[in-house]
Amino acid sequence: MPESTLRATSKFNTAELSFDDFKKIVIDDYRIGYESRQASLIGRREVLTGKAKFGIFGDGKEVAQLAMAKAFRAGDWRAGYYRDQTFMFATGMSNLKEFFAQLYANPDIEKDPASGGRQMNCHYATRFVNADGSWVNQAETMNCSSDISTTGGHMPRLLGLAYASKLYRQNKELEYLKQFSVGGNEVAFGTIGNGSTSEGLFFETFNAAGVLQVPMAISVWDDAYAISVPAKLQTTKEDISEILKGFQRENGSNGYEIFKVRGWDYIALCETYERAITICREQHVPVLIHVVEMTQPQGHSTSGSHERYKSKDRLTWEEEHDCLLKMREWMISSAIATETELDELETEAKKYVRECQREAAAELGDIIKNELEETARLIDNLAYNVAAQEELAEIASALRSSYDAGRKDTVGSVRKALRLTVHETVAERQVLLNWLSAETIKNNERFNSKLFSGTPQSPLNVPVVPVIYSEDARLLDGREILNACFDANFDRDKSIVAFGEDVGAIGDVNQGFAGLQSKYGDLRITDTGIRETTIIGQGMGLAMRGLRPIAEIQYLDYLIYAMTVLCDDIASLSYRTKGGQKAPLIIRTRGHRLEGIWHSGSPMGLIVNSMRGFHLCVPRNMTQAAGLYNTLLRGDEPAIVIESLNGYRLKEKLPENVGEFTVPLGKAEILKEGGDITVVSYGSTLRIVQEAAVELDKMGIHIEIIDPQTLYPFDIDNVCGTSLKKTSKLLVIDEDVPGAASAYIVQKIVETENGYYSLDAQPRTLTAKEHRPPYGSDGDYFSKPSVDDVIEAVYAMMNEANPAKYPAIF
Ligand SMILES: Cc1ncc(C[n+]2csc(CCOP(=O)(O)OP(=O)(O)O)c2C)c(N)n1
Ligand SMILES: [Mg+2]
Repeated sequence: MPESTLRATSKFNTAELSFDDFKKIVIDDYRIGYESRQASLIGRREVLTGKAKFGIFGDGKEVAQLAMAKAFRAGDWRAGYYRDQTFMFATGMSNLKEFFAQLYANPDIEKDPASGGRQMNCHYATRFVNADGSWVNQAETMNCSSDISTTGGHMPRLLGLAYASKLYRQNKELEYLKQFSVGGNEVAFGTIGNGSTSEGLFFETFNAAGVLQVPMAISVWDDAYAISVPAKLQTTKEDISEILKGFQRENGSNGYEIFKVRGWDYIALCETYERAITICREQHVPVLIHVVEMTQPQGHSTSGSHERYKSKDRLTWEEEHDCLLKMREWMISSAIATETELDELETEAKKYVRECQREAAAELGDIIKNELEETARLIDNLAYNVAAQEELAEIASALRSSYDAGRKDTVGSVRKALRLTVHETVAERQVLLNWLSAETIKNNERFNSKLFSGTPQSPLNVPVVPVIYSEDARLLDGREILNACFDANFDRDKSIVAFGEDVGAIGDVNQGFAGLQSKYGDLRITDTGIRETTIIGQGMGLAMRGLRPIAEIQYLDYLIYAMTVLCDDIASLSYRTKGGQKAPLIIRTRGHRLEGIWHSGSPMGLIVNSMRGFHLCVPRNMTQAAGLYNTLLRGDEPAIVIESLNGYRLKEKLPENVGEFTVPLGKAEILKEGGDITVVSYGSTLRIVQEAAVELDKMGIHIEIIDPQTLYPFDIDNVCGTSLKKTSKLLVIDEDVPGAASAYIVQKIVETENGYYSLDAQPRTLTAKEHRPPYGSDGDYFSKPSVDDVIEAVYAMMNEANPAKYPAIF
């Protein structure tokens, strides 16, 4: 079968479609569905016979996806889950070879463009970022945002993908961004399993899209199960479209159009998708298509068999209602094809899928085989001349005879051979060393690269523009500095938008955006509901579609309500697509000490530990924050900026170039020089440290204060490590719990920056207590590091070093 027949399924929308044309379309569809089914069957067998690690497939969901594909156009988007292979084949966004390449974890993006072998099978993505970091023309391509395995986790992103169309349609200033939209006429298609609609992310997304009225089309693939758990334990009334009926728009209200259709009824499915997507696309009304009576012919995944938990009756029902079987029966009864014709088609399809599978297996297998042989030969060569001859020969022979060897085996064998010959000096050992270092570079690229986009547009490459102050620079509240910075950037770049709770009309709770909605309009500075997860998802989708969103989380403490999207979806996006996708979202929030348990949080360890893939900016004041925003808004990687909650009303000088100067990422700054102890801190705590330093100076103790400014990247010029050469003592101070971000900072300085070699005292941390700070000033004093705490912590280190000069205070 030529590859071209797998491309986008033809539509039924020509008025004068002849019966022959109609037949041809239906038969083509059936072929795609049947091939997809074969891929599922073969894929499962490959896993069960040990040739691939894990398999989850889209069998039983084929026919609905053929119908959905007919409604999908260039410019449209998909955010879906692991059942969608038929849709991907039908639209041409993937094909059988790529399907198998991913099953075999082929790390070559030419073979598995979705993930370069990084994702489990049936995790789809199209590549919309070129190698140089530029965007492809998304208006001309069909677009698939990268899947994640966490069910429901993609829903917030779907909202953003749809919301972008609304902005592109309604904001005429965006017309210049032609490669991202055709006047906002795109639909964002989402798919989700019936069980996963139980997730809060689904409901939050659903409500937000109803409020926003965006072209979002959610299909629920309802097979009545979520692994072993039946619908009655998942969904009220066992019926998601039934319980969502209140969202139906009526009498001019906003809301949804809701459809319910059976997953084996080809004609009804085609009609439903045609109708639903037309409304969605033309009117920007979200739609729900609840596809019921779907099946799982092979059970949930390769992890187990569904005979364990489905009744005999259910299994029989599933067999009888298999969507391809039903489609076949209907095609025969409607004289679209004869039984013999379909038998032939099926035989041909089976052969073709098998060929694709074999080719995909060989493409990786042959390369690995050659690498195994090459490695074994190098080890043989070494064996001739060394004492460990026998062990080396065994390693080489094990390599040659291994059944499912991979690069872990070639590299592992060479590392072992090098250990066994550590005392040898023969030239053949050097050959192995050279091989290993060359392979390490290749394997880093294969398995470890692209946590960030790392392109010329990276914020790390944004030119440094120094801050300029006029002689009569005005002293303003910190919030006004930020306001001026945002104003300048909104004016400069029409693709920047900001949104969040209370961001629009009042310009955020601390007024950083004050007055900007009336100046730039409510499509650019926008209020949202209280829905942190989907605020971030909204930002992610916009960022993937060429806009420059600033998504605001009102307080840092509420970031926890958005962690799923931050950690699972955005942080891993560049990595899991091996640079094929990016979402340069900027998250703005405010935190550290203020008042009460939920308005004083500084959970920096949570962020550092779960959001690698983000830059993490912790400015000590609003001028530094402005410089960081100026950098980030000119770069293409995601970042979070945590402003100091208690800094908005402190006075700062207004820079002349407030919208232009940049604070580079990863550049630590020495705020005060001193020779006794290196004190590293950030954010609000720095002011406490600076105050303590004044008293310490009077006591004859001179600390060096360093502000890393960004925790990720951290101090790329080793400013902290260099300072330790002078002081030999390290104290890290922050407001997080003990062993959290402070432990990360110590690891960076002591290990990465080689600070260990300069230390002559134990590195210390001074942090907040393990509980959250109680309300009130006393609560703060007894929970967060105070000036007294800082002075005493520094003094204690001096006492330890020289008790005669610094006798114990207590
Ligand atoms: C957040 C999350 N929780 C649990 C899982 C484990 N899990 C994977 S698939 C699945 C069942 C999903 O059922 P459903 O949404 O009905 O989709 P189906 O597989 O039936 O198509 C579960 C519980 C997961 N991947 N992610
Ligand atoms: Mg299900």
